[in-house]
Amino acid sequence: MQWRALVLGLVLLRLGLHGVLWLVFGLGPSMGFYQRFPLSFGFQRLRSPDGPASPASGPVGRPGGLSGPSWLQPPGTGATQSPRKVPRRPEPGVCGPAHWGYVLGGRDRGPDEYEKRYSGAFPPQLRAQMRDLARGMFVFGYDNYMAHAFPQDELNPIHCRGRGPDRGDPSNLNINDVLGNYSLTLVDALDTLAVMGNSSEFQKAVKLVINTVSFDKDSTVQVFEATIRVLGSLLSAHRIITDSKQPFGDMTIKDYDNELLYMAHDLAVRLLPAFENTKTGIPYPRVNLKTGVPPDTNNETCTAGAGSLLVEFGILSRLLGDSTFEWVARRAVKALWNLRSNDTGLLGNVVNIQTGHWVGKQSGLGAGLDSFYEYLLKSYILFGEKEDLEMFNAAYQSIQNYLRRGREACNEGEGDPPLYVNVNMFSGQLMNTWIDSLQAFFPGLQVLIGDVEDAICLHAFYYAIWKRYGALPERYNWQLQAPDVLFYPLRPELVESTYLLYQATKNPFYLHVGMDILQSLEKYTKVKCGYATLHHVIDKSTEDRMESFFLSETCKYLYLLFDEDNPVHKSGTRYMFTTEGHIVSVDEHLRELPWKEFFSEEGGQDQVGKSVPRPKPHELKVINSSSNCNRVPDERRYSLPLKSIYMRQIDQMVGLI
Ligand code: DMJ
Repeated sequence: MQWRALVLGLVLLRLGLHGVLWLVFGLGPSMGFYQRFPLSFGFQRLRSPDGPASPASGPVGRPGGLSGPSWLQPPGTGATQSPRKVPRRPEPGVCGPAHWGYVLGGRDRGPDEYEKRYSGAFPPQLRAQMRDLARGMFVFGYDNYMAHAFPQDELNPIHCRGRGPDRGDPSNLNINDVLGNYSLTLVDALDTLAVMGNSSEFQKAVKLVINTVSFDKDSTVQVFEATIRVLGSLLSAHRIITDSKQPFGDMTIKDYDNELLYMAHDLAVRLLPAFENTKTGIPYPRVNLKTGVPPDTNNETCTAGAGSLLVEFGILSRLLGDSTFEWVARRAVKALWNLRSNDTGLLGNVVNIQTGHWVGKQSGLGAGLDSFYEYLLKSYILFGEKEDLEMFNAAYQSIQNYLRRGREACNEGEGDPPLYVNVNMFSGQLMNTWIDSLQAFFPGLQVLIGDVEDAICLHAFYYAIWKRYGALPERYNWQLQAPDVLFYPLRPELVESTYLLYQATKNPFYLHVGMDILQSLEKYTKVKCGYATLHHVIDKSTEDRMESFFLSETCKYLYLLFDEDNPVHKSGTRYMFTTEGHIVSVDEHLRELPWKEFFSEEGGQDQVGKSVPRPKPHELKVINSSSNCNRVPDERRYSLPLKSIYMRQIDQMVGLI
């Protein structure tokens, strides 16, 4: 009798736990109950804006009896596997909230479990408390960096020390690609100070950057990392300082003379050698800031690294009136684009910059490709060049055709919930059964194009993983239902998507997600002098590293999520985030080309749309106009002869095409 009571007790306990998970988080039990639902989340209980909610249910078997999750099946096998129709894309010239057509929680919805749990359930005091917690998180990390690490690049938060490039081991790319001996964390954090309205610290930090940071360093860094973390931050802070409206409070700097813009220019000039002597136009991945491309350098680059430079390089060009930077960045995008598969339209993740051969044939949304897609859309939003939107739309369609698996709609229909998998770029065949944590940015991008319903689904999948581990493992194997790579370096992608989904839907569910993220960061990653990388998401052991994106992105998005009245979102579509979370204002100035013609490989159009043939090499010239800023950079400030380096650069590039 006793053992029967024990078994009955255990069964009741399990059912009770199931019920609690379902009611509280919308998360069903994961393993065991639903074999084909690695993480069963309750989003099928949400109603589609156009129709009634599907009945709450567990996974439903697909007709045809295919076994295993439908993510394993190639696209087009069965009713739930046909490539999904992509929602109507924005017309050129229109992007933003106007396209955020789907809003959760329509007025006619009846109460359901989800609504009971979340709707209206986030009181203003709690929101203010969470905003202050996010601010406190930033302040703790920033103050400790300033106290123990500055002027070095990063903070080692466990031992309260600074960290710079690993000179002893040049092959330590994990460190050396990012740390250039240029006070990285301070530079990367500038606009977060402004977004949080801390004008005194912003002003102090800007002055410190101007007075102490130099790029004349014998550091070999990754072009991409230097661009998104440093160049992007300098440009963002420059725009904040010079903004006549000053929405964040007084962020002006007394006697500011465009120093940050000059510094951005200096850095970009030092990165330019990466674009020389490349047969394809795709840049070398690394450059030495003093000496250019190292002789023994690698000819292989990831697509995201080479093809996500256009936002920062384009802003710089347009502010300076110098087409060089945008020209090289755009040429790299187009070179990569032209190497996409004719059959699938997909790109791989690693390419040889001289031969144009794909070394990594994996196509996915995460590492190696993530920001490539992001910058096609964001370049269009910023600069209004139609070709960027066309490329983005075509890429998005290929992603839907080959990467997306699972049922067609997020909220209804049969089959597994949608997931984006990694496939071979030429065949579309599944390459592995993991997704990486970087991919969690994608729902945020989907929000920008109005594909909110799909964004909700993908975000929920990642949130379910977060709920299980209190962090996102770097790689999660959806077939084994377990992490493949266990560390979590304080990445922002999930909170970035959470913030953007909250802005699109205003559904308090996303505030609960943010609160969860905040609380687990506090619980598992806070150490003596900051926040530490999680070495192992299961045993929660830590590593002594706090990457600069923790302050520039993770804390910023968390703060913005809870700061209802922040000018970043109060001003409608005025701001956009770079891939490093730096805010840039979207305004007409950046859509004007300060130079007359814009050079594509075939030629281009002038500002009134008249065709302009591509000029001959000797006709190319650098144009320094002062239309968008008060002065052109003073050449004497730099050790490199600017004009001649441009000319050499352009001659070489043109000669290679
Ligand atoms: C950041 O440096 C940027 O978001 C980049 O695009 C990739 N991811 C890291 C943080 O995870």
